[in-house]
Amino acid sequence: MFNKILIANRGEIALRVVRAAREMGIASVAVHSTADADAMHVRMADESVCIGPPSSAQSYLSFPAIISACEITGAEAIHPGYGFLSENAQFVQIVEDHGLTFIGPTAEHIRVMGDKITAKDTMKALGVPCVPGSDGGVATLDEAKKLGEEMGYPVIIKATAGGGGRGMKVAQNAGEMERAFMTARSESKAAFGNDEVYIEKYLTTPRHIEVQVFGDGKGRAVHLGERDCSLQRRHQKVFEEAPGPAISAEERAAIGKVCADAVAKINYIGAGTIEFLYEKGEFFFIEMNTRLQVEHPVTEAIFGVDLVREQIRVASGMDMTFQQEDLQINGHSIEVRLNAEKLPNFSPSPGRITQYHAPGGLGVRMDSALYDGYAIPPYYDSLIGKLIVHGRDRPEALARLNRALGELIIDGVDTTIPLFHELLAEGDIHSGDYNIHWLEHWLETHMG
Ligand code: MV4
Repeated sequence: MFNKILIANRGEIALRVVRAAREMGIASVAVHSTADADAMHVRMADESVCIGPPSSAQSYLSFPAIISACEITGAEAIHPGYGFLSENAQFVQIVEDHGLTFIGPTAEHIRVMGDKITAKDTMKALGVPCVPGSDGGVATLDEAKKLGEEMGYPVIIKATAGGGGRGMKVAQNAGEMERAFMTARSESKAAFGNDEVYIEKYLTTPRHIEVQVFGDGKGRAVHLGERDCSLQRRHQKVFEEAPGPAISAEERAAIGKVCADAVAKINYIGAGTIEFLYEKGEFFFIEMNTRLQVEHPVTEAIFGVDLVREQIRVASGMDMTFQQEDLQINGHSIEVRLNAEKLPNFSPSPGRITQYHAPGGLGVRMDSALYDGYAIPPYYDSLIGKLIVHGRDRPEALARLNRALGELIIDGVDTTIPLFHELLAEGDIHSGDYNIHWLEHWLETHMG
């Protein structure tokens, strides 16, 4: 096991990793930009190193700054958190070239899943059900039109180098194909420097269901059920829950086994998420994320496991602490993302926190790096915390969320808290009757 690890991240996730390390008796090193000198992750870690100016490119994304911080402090491994360098294959390669360990998957697995066509081909070959569509890239408009006729409209054109919704265009009919195809290509080129696109049948009202997998890198892997993350705005998740309210135990076991077997076969190491669209009782693979996700705590809550601890264990060559048969779901968990944003436009709202009170009590977890008097810097993501609740069943979790939101005080900046009070008044939220379009539609009708 490692003696000391470095956390190449900031905010609540850096603190999350410090906590796991401390419980394991592992010393932690925080890195920070000059804008984050007073951040909680820096205060809570055993040591800290300033790695550059506020701009992420010169601090949290700087390979030489982070590798140097490891050398200075004697950290043996790097936990990337989510975002920043967590899915950067080149960084993983450089970490390994310096004799350090990346706490996450191999550079090769990151590369394969980062290219969305290769990811889909790989998953298809491993028996994972995929959205019907083109076999690989579509290079010409003629080819795209031919596919549209064969498959039937609507279709969606996606960037091979994309993910998370960037470079995506829907064509409702043949007449819309030219514009959609050309726009998808030029946006992909502009965003990723690569204009390759592929085409899929467009699913009109699916849910976003993602399966949590975990591998030991030696051919063993498990699944930890699914999360329903359909409540999104502009491809940003807002509210996540586990288990998915629309997924039966039989469906969970079946898709979970397919996913666990797939990642076992490729010797996947650590935490991963296999994303599906779920419509009319069918799962369709769209992407795999090769990182720990923001919403991992809802899975931790219902399975009673510490996913960061397991990540650190397998990275050091140890086994996971569980096998599939040990993993049983207990109750229901919901997470809401607390962003420093002003409604109704979700515009960033950085500034000083004048009063902070975290909720508590049975089944309440607050993952946040906030404190009284903290100044949220304007340079980074607007996520300032996650409120996660756990109950014996979904109604209990919803009631607990309502109660915990009532206790939460964050003054001095605007936050997304009022949105959750309003969502909890919605029948569809209580019945679990929502899909990927529900929130955008609700925002249009409730916030103009
Ligand atoms: C789709 C789709 C419908 N049909 N693919 C958006 C982000 C990226 N991860 C995949 N996305 C979608 N792919 C097919 N074939 C609809 C979406 C989509 C979406 C997916 C999940 C959550 C929210 C979404 C919002 C709009 C579109």
